[in-house]
Amino acid sequence: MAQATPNSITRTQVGIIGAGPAGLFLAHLLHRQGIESVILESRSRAGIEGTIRAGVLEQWVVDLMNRMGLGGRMMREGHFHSGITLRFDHRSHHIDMADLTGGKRVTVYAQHEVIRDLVAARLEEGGGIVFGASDVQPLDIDGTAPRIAFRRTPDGPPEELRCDFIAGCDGFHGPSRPAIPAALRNEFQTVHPFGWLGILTEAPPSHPELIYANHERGFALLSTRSPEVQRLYLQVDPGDDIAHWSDDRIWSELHARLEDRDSWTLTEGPIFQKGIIGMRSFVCEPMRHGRLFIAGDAAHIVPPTGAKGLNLAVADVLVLSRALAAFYRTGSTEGLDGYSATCLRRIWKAERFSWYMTTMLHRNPAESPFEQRIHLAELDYLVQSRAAMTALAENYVGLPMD
Ligand code: RFL
Ligand code: PHB
Repeated sequence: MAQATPNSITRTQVGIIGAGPAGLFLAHLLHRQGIESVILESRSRAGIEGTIRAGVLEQWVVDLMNRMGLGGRMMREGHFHSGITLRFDHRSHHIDMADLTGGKRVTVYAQHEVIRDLVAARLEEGGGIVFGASDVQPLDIDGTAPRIAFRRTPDGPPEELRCDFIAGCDGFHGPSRPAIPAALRNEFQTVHPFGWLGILTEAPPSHPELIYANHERGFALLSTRSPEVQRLYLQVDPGDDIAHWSDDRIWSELHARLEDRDSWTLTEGPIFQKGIIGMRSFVCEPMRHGRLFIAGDAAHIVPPTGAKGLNLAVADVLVLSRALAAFYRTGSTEGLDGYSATCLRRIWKAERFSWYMTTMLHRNPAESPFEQRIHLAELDYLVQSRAAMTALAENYVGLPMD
Protein backbone atom coordinates (compact mmCIF):
# COMPACT_ATOMS: atom_id res chain seq x y z
CA MET A 1 0.00 0.00 0.00
CA ALA A 2 1.45 3.41 -0.97
CA GLN A 3 1.90 5.66 2.06
CA ALA A 4 1.13 9.38 1.91
CA THR A 5 4.10 11.60 2.83
CA PRO A 6 3.90 12.23 6.57
CA ASN A 7 3.81 15.85 7.64
CA SER A 8 4.64 15.13 11.26
CA ILE A 9 7.28 12.74 12.54
CA THR A 10 7.70 11.62 16.13
CA ARG A 11 10.46 9.44 17.54
CA THR A 12 10.54 6.98 20.39
CA GLN A 13 12.46 3.85 21.30
CA VAL A 14 9.60 1.33 21.17
CA GLY A 15 6.46 2.01 19.13
CA ILE A 16 3.52 0.04 20.56
CA ILE A 17 0.36 -0.67 18.54
CA GLY A 18 -2.66 -1.28 20.81
CA ALA A 19 -3.59 -0.23 24.36
CA GLY A 20 -4.96 -3.58 25.53
CA PRO A 21 -3.38 -5.45 28.43
CA ALA A 22 -0.33 -6.38 26.30
CA GLY A 23 0.45 -2.83 25.11
CA LEU A 24 -0.21 -1.12 28.43
CA PHE A 25 1.77 -3.60 30.54
CA LEU A 26 4.64 -3.34 28.05
CA ALA A 27 4.70 0.48 28.25
CA HIS A 28 4.84 0.29 32.07
CA LEU A 29 7.49 -2.44 32.15
CA LEU A 30 9.69 -0.51 29.68
CA HIS A 31 9.26 2.76 31.59
CA ARG A 32 10.56 1.05 34.73
CA GLN A 33 13.70 0.09 32.74
CA GLY A 34 14.16 3.67 31.50
CA ILE A 35 12.94 2.83 27.96
CA GLU A 36 10.60 5.29 26.19
CA SER A 37 7.55 4.17 24.26
CA VAL A 38 4.45 5.59 22.58
CA ILE A 39 1.18 3.65 22.21
CA LEU A 40 -1.04 4.10 19.15
CA GLU A 41 -4.59 2.90 19.93
CA SER A 42 -7.42 2.92 17.40
CA ARG A 43 -10.26 3.20 19.91
CA SER A 44 -11.17 5.98 22.35
CA ARG A 45 -10.15 5.91 26.02
CA ALA A 46 -13.81 5.46 27.02
CA GLY A 47 -14.11 2.64 24.48
CA ILE A 48 -11.22 0.56 25.84
CA GLU A 49 -12.15 1.30 29.46
CA GLY A 50 -15.75 0.20 28.90
CA THR A 51 -15.27 -3.10 27.02
CA ILE A 52 -16.21 -6.11 29.15
CA ARG A 53 -13.85 -9.05 28.69
CA ALA A 54 -11.69 -11.15 31.01
CA GLY A 55 -12.04 -11.54 34.74
CA VAL A 56 -9.41 -13.87 36.20
CA LEU A 57 -5.80 -12.90 36.95
CA GLU A 58 -3.08 -15.46 37.64
CA GLN A 59 -1.24 -15.07 40.93
CA TRP A 60 2.03 -13.90 39.33
CA VAL A 61 0.16 -11.16 37.38
CA VAL A 62 -1.29 -9.90 40.66
CA ASP A 63 2.20 -10.00 42.21
CA LEU A 64 3.64 -8.16 39.17
CA MET A 65 0.99 -5.42 39.38
CA ASN A 66 1.79 -4.96 43.06
CA ARG A 67 5.56 -4.86 42.44
CA MET A 68 4.98 -2.19 39.76
CA GLY A 69 2.92 -0.11 42.21
CA LEU A 70 -0.22 -0.58 40.07
CA GLY A 71 -2.17 -2.96 42.31
CA GLY A 72 -3.74 -0.59 44.88
CA ARG A 73 -7.33 -0.62 43.59
CA MET A 74 -7.10 -4.31 42.62
CA MET A 75 -6.14 -5.22 46.20
CA ARG A 76 -9.06 -3.15 47.55
CA GLU A 77 -11.75 -4.13 45.03
CA GLY A 78 -10.62 -7.50 43.60
CA HIS A 79 -12.02 -10.81 44.77
CA PHE A 80 -9.59 -13.38 46.08
CA HIS A 81 -10.88 -16.94 45.91
CA SER A 82 -9.05 -19.91 47.35
CA GLY A 83 -10.64 -22.29 44.84
CA ILE A 84 -13.28 -22.99 42.21
CA THR A 85 -16.31 -25.28 42.12
CA LEU A 86 -16.79 -27.87 39.37
CA ARG A 87 -20.37 -29.06 38.95
CA PHE A 88 -21.37 -32.10 36.89
CA ASP A 89 -23.84 -34.94 37.23
CA HIS A 90 -25.85 -32.53 39.44
CA ARG A 91 -23.19 -32.44 42.15
CA SER A 92 -20.67 -29.81 43.21
CA HIS A 93 -16.99 -30.44 43.89
CA HIS A 94 -14.68 -27.85 45.43
CA ILE A 95 -11.14 -27.64 44.03
CA ASP A 96 -9.03 -26.03 46.74
CA MET A 97 -6.47 -24.20 44.60
CA ALA A 98 -4.67 -22.63 47.56
CA ASP A 99 -4.19 -25.97 49.30
CA LEU A 100 -3.07 -27.69 46.07
CA THR A 101 -0.59 -24.99 44.99
CA GLY A 102 1.03 -23.89 48.21
CA GLY A 103 -1.20 -20.88 48.85
CA LYS A 104 -1.82 -19.43 45.38
CA ARG A 105 -5.22 -17.83 44.87
CA VAL A 106 -7.60 -16.99 42.04
CA THR A 107 -8.09 -13.23 41.65
CA VAL A 108 -11.23 -11.94 39.97
CA TYR A 109 -10.64 -8.33 38.85
CA ALA A 110 -12.17 -7.26 35.54
CA GLN A 111 -9.91 -6.61 32.56
CA HIS A 112 -11.43 -3.15 31.99
CA GLU A 113 -10.55 -2.21 35.59
CA VAL A 114 -6.93 -3.29 34.90
CA ILE A 115 -7.04 -1.16 31.73
CA ARG A 116 -8.39 1.85 33.68
CA ASP A 117 -5.64 1.53 36.30
CA LEU A 118 -2.86 1.15 33.70
CA VAL A 119 -4.08 4.02 31.47
CA ALA A 120 -4.43 6.42 34.42
CA ALA A 121 -0.97 5.57 35.78
CA ARG A 122 0.64 5.81 32.32
CA LEU A 123 -0.87 9.24 31.61
CA GLU A 124 0.12 10.43 35.10
CA GLU A 125 3.75 9.52 34.49
CA GLY A 126 3.65 11.42 31.17
CA GLY A 127 3.57 8.37 28.89
CA GLY A 128 2.31 8.89 25.35
CA ILE A 129 -0.93 7.22 24.32
CA VAL A 130 -2.63 8.35 21.09
CA PHE A 131 -6.29 7.32 21.32
CA GLY A 132 -8.49 7.17 18.21
CA ALA A 133 -5.53 6.63 15.84
CA SER A 134 -6.42 5.44 12.34
CA ASP A 135 -4.61 3.93 9.33
CA VAL A 136 -2.02 2.46 11.72
CA GLN A 137 0.54 0.42 9.78
CA PRO A 138 3.96 -0.98 10.77
CA LEU A 139 6.55 -0.28 8.05
CA ASP A 140 10.20 -1.11 7.29
CA ILE A 141 10.27 -3.90 9.87
CA ASP A 142 13.10 -5.67 8.03
CA GLY A 143 15.61 -2.87 8.59
CA THR A 144 17.04 -1.15 11.68
CA ALA A 145 14.77 1.92 11.40
CA PRO A 146 11.17 0.70 11.52
CA ARG A 147 8.29 3.19 11.60
CA ILE A 148 4.57 3.21 12.12
CA ALA A 149 2.34 5.23 9.80
CA PHE A 150 -0.86 6.61 11.36
CA ARG A 151 -3.34 9.47 11.51
CA ARG A 152 -4.51 11.04 14.77
CA THR A 153 -8.07 11.31 13.41
CA PRO A 154 -9.66 9.69 10.35
CA ASP A 155 -9.38 12.99 8.42
CA GLY A 156 -6.10 14.08 10.00
CA PRO A 157 -2.81 14.38 8.10
CA PRO A 158 -0.56 11.31 7.76
CA GLU A 159 2.00 11.07 10.56
CA GLU A 160 4.86 8.75 11.35
CA LEU A 161 6.23 7.28 14.58
CA ARG A 162 9.89 6.35 14.10
CA CYS A 163 11.33 3.86 16.55
CA ASP A 164 13.97 1.18 17.16
CA PHE A 165 11.42 -1.61 17.62
CA ILE A 166 7.68 -2.14 17.06
CA ALA A 167 5.53 -4.13 19.49
CA GLY A 168 2.39 -5.41 17.77
CA CYS A 169 -0.08 -5.60 20.69
CA ASP A 170 -3.12 -4.96 18.50
CA GLY A 171 -5.24 -8.04 19.18
CA PHE A 172 -6.43 -10.72 16.80
CA HIS A 173 -7.68 -8.34 14.06
CA GLY A 174 -4.88 -5.74 14.15
CA PRO A 175 -2.39 -4.94 11.36
CA SER A 176 0.76 -6.34 13.02
CA ARG A 177 0.46 -10.10 12.45
CA PRO A 178 -0.38 -9.64 8.73
CA ALA A 179 2.77 -7.46 8.43
CA ILE A 180 4.84 -10.65 8.88
CA PRO A 181 5.17 -12.07 5.34
CA ALA A 182 2.58 -14.86 4.90
CA ALA A 183 5.22 -17.27 3.61
CA LEU A 184 7.13 -16.97 6.89
CA ARG A 185 4.08 -17.37 9.17
CA ASN A 186 2.91 -20.73 10.41
CA GLU A 187 -0.64 -20.50 11.76
CA PHE A 188 -2.34 -23.25 13.80
CA GLN A 189 -6.07 -23.00 14.42
CA THR A 190 -9.13 -24.83 15.73
CA VAL A 191 -12.56 -23.18 15.78
CA HIS A 192 -14.68 -24.68 18.58
CA PRO A 193 -18.36 -25.43 17.91
CA PHE A 194 -19.39 -23.42 21.00
CA GLY A 195 -20.42 -19.86 21.73
CA TRP A 196 -20.64 -18.14 25.11
CA LEU A 197 -23.62 -15.95 25.90
CA GLY A 198 -22.26 -13.59 28.57
CA ILE A 199 -24.37 -11.36 30.83
CA LEU A 200 -23.78 -8.72 33.47
CA THR A 201 -26.50 -8.55 36.11
CA GLU A 202 -27.14 -6.21 39.00
CA ALA A 203 -27.37 -8.75 41.80
CA PRO A 204 -25.45 -9.79 44.90
CA PRO A 205 -23.02 -12.75 44.58
CA SER A 206 -24.81 -16.12 44.62
CA HIS A 207 -21.73 -18.12 45.62
CA PRO A 208 -18.34 -17.33 47.20
CA GLU A 209 -16.35 -18.75 44.24
CA LEU A 210 -16.55 -19.40 40.48
CA ILE A 211 -18.72 -22.34 39.37
CA TYR A 212 -17.89 -24.21 36.14
CA ALA A 213 -20.81 -26.51 35.24
CA ASN A 214 -21.03 -29.35 32.73
CA HIS A 215 -24.75 -29.97 32.30
CA GLU A 216 -26.67 -32.00 29.74
CA ARG A 217 -28.13 -28.70 28.43
CA GLY A 218 -24.59 -27.30 27.99
CA PHE A 219 -21.83 -25.51 29.89
CA ALA A 220 -22.51 -22.65 32.32
CA LEU A 221 -20.17 -20.43 34.36
CA LEU A 222 -20.87 -18.25 37.35
CA SER A 223 -18.36 -15.46 37.96
CA THR A 224 -18.43 -12.10 39.70
CA ARG A 225 -17.43 -8.48 39.21
CA SER A 226 -18.32 -6.69 42.44
CA PRO A 227 -20.65 -7.04 45.44
CA GLU A 228 -23.36 -5.49 43.22
CA VAL A 229 -22.57 -6.93 39.74
CA GLN A 230 -22.27 -10.58 38.66
CA ARG A 231 -20.94 -12.09 35.41
CA LEU A 232 -22.47 -15.31 34.06
CA TYR A 233 -22.00 -17.32 30.87
CA LEU A 234 -24.04 -19.98 29.02
CA GLN A 235 -22.87 -22.27 26.23
CA VAL A 236 -24.94 -21.48 23.12
CA ASP A 237 -24.64 -22.14 19.41
CA PRO A 238 -21.91 -19.76 18.13
CA GLY A 239 -24.19 -18.70 15.27
CA ASP A 240 -27.11 -17.90 17.59
CA ASP A 241 -28.55 -14.38 17.67
CA ILE A 242 -28.76 -12.61 21.03
CA ALA A 243 -32.24 -11.38 19.98
CA HIS A 244 -33.44 -14.97 20.54
CA TRP A 245 -32.47 -14.75 24.22
CA SER A 246 -34.98 -12.92 26.41
CA ASP A 247 -33.90 -12.28 30.00
CA ASP A 248 -36.42 -14.92 31.16
CA ARG A 249 -34.95 -17.53 28.84
CA ILE A 250 -31.41 -16.72 30.03
CA TRP A 251 -32.36 -17.05 33.72
CA SER A 252 -34.26 -20.25 33.13
CA GLU A 253 -31.20 -21.84 31.42
CA LEU A 254 -28.84 -20.56 34.11
CA HIS A 255 -31.05 -22.02 36.87
CA ALA A 256 -31.30 -25.36 35.06
CA ARG A 257 -27.55 -25.68 34.44
CA LEU A 258 -26.12 -24.25 37.66
CA GLU A 259 -28.45 -25.40 40.42
CA ASP A 260 -28.01 -28.94 41.66
CA ARG A 261 -29.70 -31.24 44.12
CA ASP A 262 -28.69 -29.27 47.22
CA SER A 263 -30.50 -26.19 48.44
CA TRP A 264 -28.20 -23.64 46.72
CA THR A 265 -30.04 -21.22 44.42
CA LEU A 266 -28.95 -18.60 41.94
CA THR A 267 -29.95 -15.02 42.76
CA GLU A 268 -31.47 -13.12 39.81
CA GLY A 269 -31.21 -9.41 39.04
CA PRO A 270 -31.78 -7.04 36.12
CA ILE A 271 -29.56 -7.92 33.13
CA PHE A 272 -27.86 -4.75 31.82
CA GLN A 273 -25.44 -6.23 29.26
CA LYS A 274 -25.55 -9.35 27.10
CA GLY A 275 -23.75 -10.70 24.04
CA ILE A 276 -22.53 -13.86 22.29
CA ILE A 277 -18.90 -14.63 21.43
CA GLY A 278 -17.39 -17.47 19.38
CA MET A 279 -14.37 -19.47 20.45
CA ARG A 280 -11.14 -20.38 18.74
CA SER A 281 -7.70 -21.71 19.56
CA PHE A 282 -5.01 -20.05 17.44
CA VAL A 283 -1.20 -19.73 17.45
CA CYS A 284 1.07 -17.85 15.02
CA GLU A 285 4.72 -18.92 14.80
CA PRO A 286 7.11 -17.16 14.90
CA MET A 287 6.09 -14.09 16.90
CA ARG A 288 8.83 -11.90 15.47
CA HIS A 289 9.87 -10.64 12.07
CA GLY A 290 12.87 -8.32 11.95
CA ARG A 291 12.15 -5.45 14.33
CA LEU A 292 8.44 -6.31 14.76
CA PHE A 293 7.46 -8.39 17.82
CA ILE A 294 3.84 -9.51 18.18
CA ALA A 295 2.35 -10.20 21.62
CA GLY A 296 -0.95 -11.24 23.23
CA ASP A 297 -4.05 -11.88 21.12
CA ALA A 298 -2.17 -10.61 18.03
CA ALA A 299 -0.17 -13.85 18.21
CA HIS A 300 -2.52 -16.34 19.89
CA ILE A 301 -6.09 -16.93 21.01
CA VAL A 302 -7.39 -19.36 23.62
CA PRO A 303 -11.02 -20.21 24.34
CA PRO A 304 -11.99 -18.42 27.60
CA THR A 305 -12.74 -21.61 29.61
CA GLY A 306 -9.19 -21.68 31.05
CA ALA A 307 -9.16 -17.90 31.80
CA LYS A 308 -5.71 -17.60 30.20
CA GLY A 309 -5.90 -14.93 27.43
CA LEU A 310 -5.07 -11.79 29.41
CA ASN A 311 -2.48 -13.62 31.50
CA LEU A 312 -0.67 -14.91 28.39
CA ALA A 313 -0.62 -11.39 26.95
CA VAL A 314 1.15 -10.15 30.10
CA ALA A 315 3.58 -13.10 30.01
CA ASP A 316 4.61 -12.26 26.41
CA VAL A 317 5.35 -8.61 27.16
CA LEU A 318 7.27 -9.46 30.33
CA VAL A 319 9.59 -11.61 28.20
CA LEU A 320 9.79 -8.84 25.57
CA SER A 321 10.51 -6.09 28.12
CA ARG A 322 13.38 -8.11 29.59
CA ALA A 323 14.83 -8.74 26.12
CA LEU A 324 14.59 -5.05 25.18
CA ALA A 325 16.11 -3.98 28.50
CA ALA A 326 19.07 -6.32 27.93
CA PHE A 327 19.50 -4.94 24.38
CA TYR A 328 19.52 -1.30 25.50
CA ARG A 329 21.83 -2.07 28.45
CA THR A 330 24.42 -4.27 26.74
CA GLY A 331 23.61 -4.43 23.02
CA SER A 332 22.93 -8.16 23.37
CA THR A 333 20.28 -9.52 20.97
CA GLU A 334 20.09 -12.92 22.67
CA GLY A 335 16.79 -12.22 24.46
CA LEU A 336 15.23 -10.68 21.34
CA ASP A 337 16.36 -13.66 19.23
CA GLY A 338 14.88 -16.06 21.78
CA TYR A 339 11.63 -14.09 22.32
CA SER A 340 9.39 -16.16 20.09
CA ALA A 341 10.63 -19.59 21.28
CA THR A 342 10.50 -18.56 24.96
CA CYS A 343 6.91 -17.29 24.67
CA LEU A 344 5.70 -20.21 22.56
CA ARG A 345 6.67 -22.77 25.21
CA ARG A 346 4.25 -21.14 27.68
CA ILE A 347 1.63 -20.41 24.99
CA TRP A 348 1.33 -24.03 23.86
CA LYS A 349 0.87 -25.19 27.47
CA ALA A 350 -1.91 -22.62 27.92
CA GLU A 351 -3.45 -23.71 24.59
CA ARG A 352 -3.40 -27.31 25.82
CA PHE A 353 -4.98 -26.40 29.18
CA SER A 354 -7.67 -24.17 27.60
CA TRP A 355 -8.50 -26.88 25.07
CA TYR A 356 -8.70 -29.49 27.88
CA MET A 357 -11.03 -27.34 30.03
CA THR A 358 -13.17 -26.47 26.99
CA THR A 359 -13.64 -30.01 25.68
CA MET A 360 -14.17 -31.48 29.17
CA LEU A 361 -16.78 -28.93 30.28
CA HIS A 362 -18.84 -28.26 27.14
CA ARG A 363 -21.43 -30.45 25.42
CA ASN A 364 -20.40 -30.88 21.80
CA PRO A 365 -23.47 -31.73 19.70
CA ALA A 366 -21.18 -33.49 17.20
CA GLU A 367 -19.81 -35.88 19.82
CA SER A 368 -21.22 -39.35 20.37
CA PRO A 369 -22.78 -40.39 23.71
CA PHE A 370 -19.61 -42.46 24.19
CA GLU A 371 -17.37 -39.38 23.97
CA GLN A 372 -19.67 -37.45 26.32
CA ARG A 373 -19.40 -40.25 28.90
CA ILE A 374 -15.61 -40.05 28.57
CA HIS A 375 -15.70 -36.33 29.55
CA LEU A 376 -17.85 -37.14 32.60
CA ALA A 377 -15.45 -39.95 33.55
CA GLU A 378 -12.59 -37.48 33.25
CA LEU A 379 -14.36 -35.05 35.59
CA ASP A 380 -15.18 -37.85 38.03
CA TYR A 381 -11.54 -38.99 38.01
CA LEU A 382 -10.36 -35.41 38.44
CA VAL A 383 -12.32 -34.70 41.62
CA GLN A 384 -11.23 -37.99 43.21
CA SER A 385 -7.52 -37.73 42.43
CA ARG A 386 -5.33 -35.23 44.28
CA ALA A 387 -2.71 -35.63 41.51
CA ALA A 388 -5.25 -34.71 38.80
CA MET A 389 -6.66 -31.79 40.85
CA THR A 390 -3.11 -30.51 41.45
CA ALA A 391 -2.43 -30.58 37.70
CA LEU A 392 -5.59 -28.55 37.08
CA ALA A 393 -4.87 -26.14 39.95
CA GLU A 394 -1.26 -25.39 38.99
CA ASN A 395 -2.32 -24.56 35.42
CA TYR A 396 -5.33 -22.50 36.53
CA VAL A 397 -3.44 -20.30 39.03
CA GLY A 398 -0.65 -19.93 36.43
CA LEU A 399 2.51 -21.89 35.64
CA PRO A 400 5.69 -20.32 37.06
CA MET A 401 6.99 -17.37 35.01
CA ASP A 402 10.73 -17.79 35.65
P1 RFL B 1 -6.67 -6.75 23.15
O1 RFL B 1 -7.23 -6.65 24.53
O2 RFL B 1 -7.56 -7.20 22.06
O3 RFL B 1 -6.08 -5.31 22.81
C1 RFL B 1 -5.69 -4.97 21.51
C2 RFL B 1 -5.81 -3.46 21.38
O4 RFL B 1 -5.34 -3.10 20.09
C3 RFL B 1 -6.23 -2.16 19.54
N1 RFL B 1 -6.13 -2.19 18.05
C4 RFL B 1 -5.51 -1.26 17.34
N2 RFL B 1 -4.83 -0.16 17.69
C5 RFL B 1 -4.32 0.60 16.70
N3 RFL B 1 -4.48 0.31 15.38
C6 RFL B 1 -5.15 -0.79 14.98
N4 RFL B 1 -5.31 -1.04 13.68
C7 RFL B 1 -5.69 -1.64 15.98
N5 RFL B 1 -6.41 -2.80 15.95
C8 RFL B 1 -6.66 -3.12 17.21
C9 RFL B 1 -7.59 -2.58 20.05
O5 RFL B 1 -8.54 -1.52 20.00
C10 RFL B 1 -7.25 -3.00 21.47
O6 RFL B 1 -7.38 -1.94 22.40
O7 RFL B 1 -5.40 -7.69 23.11
P2 RFL B 1 -4.27 -8.00 24.20
O8 RFL B 1 -3.70 -6.74 24.78
O9 RFL B 1 -3.39 -9.00 23.57
O10 RFL B 1 -5.08 -8.70 25.42
C11 RFL B 1 -5.69 -9.94 25.26
C12 RFL B 1 -6.93 -10.04 26.15
O11 RFL B 1 -7.75 -8.92 25.92
C13 RFL B 1 -7.73 -11.33 25.90
O12 RFL B 1 -6.86 -12.43 25.69
C14 RFL B 1 -8.67 -11.67 27.07
O13 RFL B 1 -9.72 -10.73 27.16
C15 RFL B 1 -9.25 -13.07 26.93
N6 RFL B 1 -10.20 -13.42 27.99
C16 RFL B 1 -9.77 -13.82 29.25
N7 RFL B 1 -8.46 -13.83 29.54
C17 RFL B 1 -8.05 -14.13 30.81
O14 RFL B 1 -6.84 -14.14 31.05
N8 RFL B 1 -8.92 -14.44 31.83
C18 RFL B 1 -10.26 -14.45 31.61
O15 RFL B 1 -11.02 -14.68 32.55
C19 RFL B 1 -10.73 -14.17 30.28
N9 RFL B 1 -12.05 -14.16 30.02
C20 RFL B 1 -11.58 -13.36 27.76
C21 RFL B 1 -12.48 -13.74 28.80
C22 RFL B 1 -12.08 -12.90 26.54
C23 RFL B 1 -13.43 -12.84 26.35
N10 RFL B 1 -13.86 -12.35 25.11
C24 RFL B 1 -14.79 -11.29 24.98
C25 RFL B 1 -13.15 -12.76 23.92
C26 RFL B 1 -13.83 -13.69 28.61
C27 RFL B 1 -14.32 -13.28 27.38
C28 RFL B 1 -15.80 -13.27 27.22
C1 PHB C 1 -15.01 -13.90 33.79
O1 PHB C 1 -15.26 -13.58 34.98
O2 PHB C 1 -15.27 -13.14 32.85
C2 PHB C 1 -14.43 -15.22 33.49
C3 PHB C 1 -14.08 -16.08 34.54
C4 PHB C 1 -13.54 -17.33 34.24
C5 PHB C 1 -13.34 -17.70 32.92
C6 PHB C 1 -13.68 -16.85 31.88
C7 PHB C 1 -14.22 -15.60 32.17
O3 PHB C 1 -12.83 -18.94 32.65
